[in-house]
Amino acid sequence: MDLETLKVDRSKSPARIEFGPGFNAAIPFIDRHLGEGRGPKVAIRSAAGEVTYAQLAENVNRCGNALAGLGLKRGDRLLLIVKDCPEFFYLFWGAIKAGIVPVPLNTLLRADDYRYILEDSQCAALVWSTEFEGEVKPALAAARTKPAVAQRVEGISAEMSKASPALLAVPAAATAPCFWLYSSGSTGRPKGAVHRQRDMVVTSQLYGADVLGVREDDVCFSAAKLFFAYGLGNGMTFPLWAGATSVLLESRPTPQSTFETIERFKPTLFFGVPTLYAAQLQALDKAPADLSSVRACVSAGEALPADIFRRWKEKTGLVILDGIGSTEALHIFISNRMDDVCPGTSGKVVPGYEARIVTDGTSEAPVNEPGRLHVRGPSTAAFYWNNPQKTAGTMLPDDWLDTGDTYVRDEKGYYHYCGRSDDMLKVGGIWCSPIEIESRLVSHPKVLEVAVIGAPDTSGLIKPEAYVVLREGAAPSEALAAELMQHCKAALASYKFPRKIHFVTELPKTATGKIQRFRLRQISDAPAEKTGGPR
Ligand code: 3UK
Repeated sequence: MDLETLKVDRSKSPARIEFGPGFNAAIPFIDRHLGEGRGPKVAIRSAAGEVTYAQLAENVNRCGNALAGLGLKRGDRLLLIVKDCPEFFYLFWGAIKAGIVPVPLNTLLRADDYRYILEDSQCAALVWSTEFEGEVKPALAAARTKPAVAQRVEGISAEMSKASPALLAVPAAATAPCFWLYSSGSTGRPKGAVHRQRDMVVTSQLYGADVLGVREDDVCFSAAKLFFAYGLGNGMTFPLWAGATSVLLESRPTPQSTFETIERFKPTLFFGVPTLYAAQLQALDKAPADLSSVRACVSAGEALPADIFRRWKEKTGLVILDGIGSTEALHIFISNRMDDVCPGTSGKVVPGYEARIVTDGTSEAPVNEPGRLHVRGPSTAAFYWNNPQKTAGTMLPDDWLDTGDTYVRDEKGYYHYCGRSDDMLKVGGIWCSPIEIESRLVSHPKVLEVAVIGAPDTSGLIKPEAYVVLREGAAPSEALAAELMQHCKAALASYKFPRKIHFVTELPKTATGKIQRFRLRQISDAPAEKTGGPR
């Protein structure tokens, strides 16, 4: 297979991309650079050292061969619970080149989430970074179906050193399955969105190259991790598409660790989520940071409040481009641009995608009227694995994707986020189901009933709060509130705990007994003295 399987005409807007038969995504992202003389150029830079494009291509081959040597076959799933490190690249691309389907997972999940995904994906292999072993081991022990291969990253590295450095890409097709990403739902468990070979090419060109203008001399640093579709694009596919350099931070992104990384590796593009920008702004009040290498910042995952945009611009001189993307669309499809920013909005449709705001079914809402946002474009996932019902609810006829978001489009074409159509929350840019937190809280012996909603913090960012009815004999106290938060932290991903506990005597319910979270949201929005508020 050769490069003739892909043609990109950049003179058109949107760029015209043509895929030939046999297309395998590893060719343009990895192998192409050798033919273009980029072998000695640094592809990945991190505290652990540098990886050139030539080393990257060789390690991808070794890894693909090592995985095949362990018995993985075409179409087999390889689950990755791997931190942001060069091995993530080797595993992800080595799998794709060998026809194996990589499935990067959120590394913040807990054992029971992993157990579920092990069973749901029917994966043949699981590879993890040692840091996450505390959750991985119990998940493997509890899973009813176990992968044939379960190894630490170090185990695969050992296999790689014995494997051949040459590998021919397995012929695939533009629309053949390539990788999966799991996304959470409000009810029920995470669903695996099946992405095709062409999808990363599409996002890298339509958004990465054409909207952000990622060029060969750029250095991309994504505080959002590679397991997140947002980070996968920012920190891996966009720089690889442009022949640029990616900067990786292994550890948790904090204001301190991200500023240190920026000062040391001098990225030109920085990708964060609103919660991080808010925390960085606070840190900048105490100590300055040198961000002079950065030409643009990007935000996604949840809406960026206009106030954070304004304060960041004031403090750093830099514009933050907010854009909305999703796991199912793979990356950003409505965005602000350097020459066209409207703070407090998600911007305009990215050329190559179409958006519509519908009221009932498919009738389009008039300008300035809210409706449900649908998106259509060549990077949307084919379906959810093993879940025809959820697929039918989200992947609509004629290739439209229902985002589940309520949006308004104004007369100038800017899209304004108005909230979710379900009860799901975005906390630090990551999905958080109120129902999951509620189920955990009611498992506490002193809790009778509970409802969790999202409420804005002082930066205007949404955080979960719980309204709790206690069992008879239990009394509200600050100590009990702290105990309930701890109860959540003990079993749920670290960001899924209520930041406030409101003890109440009853919850608002419908005649049929369904908890009305929207009424709690109204109470929480209103000034306390007006409503008297729940106790
Ligand atoms: C919400 C936003 C307002 C919105 C993502 C960029 O977030 C990503 O993917 P997820 O599947 O969540 C998708 C949902 O998150 N959202 C995301 N960005 C914004 N809401 N303003 C925004 N700028 O509810 C959307 O439906 O976790 C973001 C790139 C790739 C991604 N996967």
